[in-house]
Amino acid sequence: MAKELWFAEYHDDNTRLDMRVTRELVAMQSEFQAIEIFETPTFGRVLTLDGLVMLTEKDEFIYHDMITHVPMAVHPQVQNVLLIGGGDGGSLRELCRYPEVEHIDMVEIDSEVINQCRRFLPQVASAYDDPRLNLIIADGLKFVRHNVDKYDLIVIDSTDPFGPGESLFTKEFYSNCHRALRADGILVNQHESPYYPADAEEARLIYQRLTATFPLVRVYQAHIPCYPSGHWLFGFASKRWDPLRDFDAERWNARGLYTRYYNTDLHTGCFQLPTYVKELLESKDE
Ligand code: AG3
Repeated sequence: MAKELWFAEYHDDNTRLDMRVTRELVAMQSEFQAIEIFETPTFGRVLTLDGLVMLTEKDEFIYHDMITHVPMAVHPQVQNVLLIGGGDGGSLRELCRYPEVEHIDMVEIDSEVINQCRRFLPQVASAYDDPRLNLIIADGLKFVRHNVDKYDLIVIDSTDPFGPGESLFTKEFYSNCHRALRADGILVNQHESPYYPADAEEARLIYQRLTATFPLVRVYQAHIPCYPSGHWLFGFASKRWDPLRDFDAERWNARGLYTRYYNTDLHTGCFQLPTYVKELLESKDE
């Protein structure tokens, strides 16, 4: 009998998620990180970077819906977008569904992530030929330094706060994003998980840094089965638009966009956080 192959991601030192691997499609080391794509019976194809699950075919719609449609349903007219990271193409795919979006600068540090996802995850990396896309292979931290008053929306679709994505969680980066946004611009980011202590501490720090930079910050949540604890947070930071007060459900529903996770009831619900998460986010440094 052939040997069984399993992939494991440790969610803390004593807890891990194991997936049976039926086929290894990519296993390479890029200039920045280890990239793997493999097939599993339950989650379909899975992309990992440095051994951490970035997406699976089965549940990527949840993450990509939530990181794009929530801000798009709040801002009345998004024309110019900056997407940082997201080399798999999932966030780009969702943003490209909006006809009012005129231009997307996408800044991804690792061109190999794009190459491998275009080849092995074509349903995710499906919008790379959109004529509105300006793809820039560069470090997001450096790129935002040079842009002022330019974007309506910045989407930060990064890895966890270590390795190549680390600088995308710093105060310097957030304040440069603030400067790169127009007067009514919105920033959204992946905000880690509130559950296991190491992730929760990162989530707390992200919130602290965002609130130090933006006048309005709200955190929202989704259930993403393949990520540690399955409970994931997103940050919404804005100069003007409030994600609940300025959200127009009718306007969004009139677009007739089908989304398998996001809907306008969920939009209101996802900002209602459990008590322990509120306490975590509001707790200060000792
Ligand atoms: N961005 C990474 C989310 C963090 C996952 N963390 C983990 N598995 N430890 C996802 C990129 C999808 N476009």
